[in-house]
Amino acid sequence: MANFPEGFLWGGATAANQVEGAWNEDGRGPAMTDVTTGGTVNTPRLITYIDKDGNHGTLTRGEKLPEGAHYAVLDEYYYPNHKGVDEYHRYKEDIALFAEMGFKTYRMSISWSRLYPNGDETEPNKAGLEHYRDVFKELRKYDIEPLVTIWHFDTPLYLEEKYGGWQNRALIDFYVRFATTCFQEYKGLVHYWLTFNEINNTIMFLDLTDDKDLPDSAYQEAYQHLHYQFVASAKAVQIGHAIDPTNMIGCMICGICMYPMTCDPKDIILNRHVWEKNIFYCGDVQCKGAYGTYVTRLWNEHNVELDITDEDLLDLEMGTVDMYTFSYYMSNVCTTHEVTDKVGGNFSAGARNEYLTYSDWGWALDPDGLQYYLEMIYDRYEIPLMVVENGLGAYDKVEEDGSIHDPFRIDYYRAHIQAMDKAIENGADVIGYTTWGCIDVVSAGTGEIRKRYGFIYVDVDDEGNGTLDRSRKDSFYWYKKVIASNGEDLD
Ligand code: P53
Repeated sequence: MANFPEGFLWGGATAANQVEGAWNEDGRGPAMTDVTTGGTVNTPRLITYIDKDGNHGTLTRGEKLPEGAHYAVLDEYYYPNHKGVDEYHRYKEDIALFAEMGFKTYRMSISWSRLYPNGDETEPNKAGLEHYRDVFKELRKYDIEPLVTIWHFDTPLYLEEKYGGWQNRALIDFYVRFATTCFQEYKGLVHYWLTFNEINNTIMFLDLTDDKDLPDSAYQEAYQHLHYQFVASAKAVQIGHAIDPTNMIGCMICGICMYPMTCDPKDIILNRHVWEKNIFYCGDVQCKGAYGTYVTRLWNEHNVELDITDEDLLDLEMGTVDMYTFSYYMSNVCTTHEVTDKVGGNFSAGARNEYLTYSDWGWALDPDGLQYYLEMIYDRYEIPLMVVENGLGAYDKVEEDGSIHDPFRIDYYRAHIQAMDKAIENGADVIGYTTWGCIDVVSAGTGEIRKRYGFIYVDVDDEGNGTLDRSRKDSFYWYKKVIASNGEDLD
């Protein structure tokens, strides 16, 4: 017998900038992804700009725009997010397919710059508002509960350029205005909200993506950025509850499960400290309403001094979330010992785990890590949990008859659903599961479409060629059975 409760929210997840396309239609302003090229597992995505003398230039993630330069779309590059999978125009067709699979919920995000093209306007863009209202109504037609991410890596580009992005306290008010608009406009249509997608990436990926020692200033910026987002999130939670007390508002954490490589006590302590920094730091603030006991150590490690006011602390206390949601793709290994066999690239890092196998993009396949994570986090916060991203980015092959056989994806999901089932059996209150990329999307990390996640295949390649037609993979029919049996039939 499976342990999924009645009313369990099965579904799938996407993000506006990775599926919508229509990047400059109906008054939408640009976001960073619109000036970001495609990459691969080994080559980084590039951010393009024009410098003060008119020369074209590129940056990689984390690098700073030169003095006087501005972000720009350049003719010599292809930008995969401009087209996405054309969800903006095809949402009706896609929602019908989600309904065919029996989705109870669909996780999606609202593009900030569709509602506030620059981000600092006082009035929202009507066309943007209407678009999402139509999408939510379409979902409701099929009794699919929208689960809406307010911010999914897509701060309006103008706010990045003019205000310096989340280094600036002014961003709190702009975000709060945007979030308030969402709560007001979609009251009654949407009840489940997430304030910031994978909020912890800002601090976690500093260490995961860089072997070199970063300057203290990188940590100073990351922790300050996070603090402003924590306050913005806490204010949004309070407003969301005031507008509709039935709103369930969650945090969203990138849940990479960390293990120590050895039983050397030094490794055990390091592992605990990595959890504190990468995972608990954000969850504690958003679920408990205050910074954890260990933060002074984290800040002192890099001489960090933060702008935190008494009012901020009060907001954090008043704006705790109703549920803890997270993405789960992989585990990583840390150690104080020398590492000879390393995994690397594309956000997985550290020592290779000899007990696991890895995806084509180097991500450790580890369903047990999901069970561990769920049990650990439920014990820590004792609030409802939702796995809002889980999936396998893999190459798909279209057969001559148009069918797509993806047994590897089915195996991946089966194992992770079983792990979730065990955690529920062991007491974790898990209320939903939305697989990542229920339809093929543009990868956030590499900008590729060939890193496919979907149950639904989209005919488009990394240069934007293709009909954009949708087709059902084998996993589509499999997931439909899983949902119909409430997690009982995983064959
Ligand atoms: P992609 C890195 C590691 C784990 C999750 O990732 C991550 C990232 C960022 O790339 O992001 C989440 O597309 C994110 C989604 C993203 C998905 O995981 O790099 O919330 O936007 O698409 C999968 O394969």
